Amino acid sequence: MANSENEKILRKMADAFKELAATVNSQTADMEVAPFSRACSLVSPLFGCLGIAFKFAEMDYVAKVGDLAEASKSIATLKVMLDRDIEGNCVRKAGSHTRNLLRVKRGLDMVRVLFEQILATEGDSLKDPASKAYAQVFAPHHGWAIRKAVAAGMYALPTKAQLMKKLNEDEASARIQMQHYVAASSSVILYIDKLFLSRELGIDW
Ligand code: 1PW
Repeated sequence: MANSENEKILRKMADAFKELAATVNSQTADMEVAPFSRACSLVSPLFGCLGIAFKFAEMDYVAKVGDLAEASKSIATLKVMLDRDIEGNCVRKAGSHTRNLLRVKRGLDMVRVLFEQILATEGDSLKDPASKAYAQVFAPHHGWAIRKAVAAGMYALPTKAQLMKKLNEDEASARIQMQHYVAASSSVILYIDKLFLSRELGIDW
């Protein structure tokens, strides 16, 4: 259903990630937790537009972004956030900020691949784009039960036309915003990967 709440979701996402990417590309300042978590929260409504089957993905993502927003009240930058968890020996502990950041980063990456696939795919079905995005980003980290549930959810996705309607976009305007998000989120995702790898935390867990 199209409503004002969904107005310009794509534009808001794209603009927020363009700003984050500008910070990354300037290489003058470390990424701050507050603007990062705000930008991530703008992606949540998109999950809600992908149908009831992705309600669990949305809830998990929203909770983890909420944890990062809470962290931003006392921790300035993503670097400091990771370093504190390293000092506290709780990097991989369930619910740690660092672990939640890795999960949220995967959510951003899945949306990036989803958009890339939508941009490259003819036709009205989102099943192939969404399946490819999931297979590339999340499936390697999920057990059998979650993979099966997600595969079932792929049949309950809206069509591309239905998604456009929910997002209040026509196809041409949506393509432009998707392209902006793909480019900008790539820089942000690379930055986060580098944060993890430079501290030898790994990104495959
Ligand atoms: C946008 C295209 C549609 C595909 C959406 C697929 C999303 C799949 C995510 C489903 C995750 C919901 C179940 C929660 C899994 C958690 O166990 C897991 N979280 C994630 C994001 O992988 C690990 O969370 P944890 O243990 O660190 O709290």
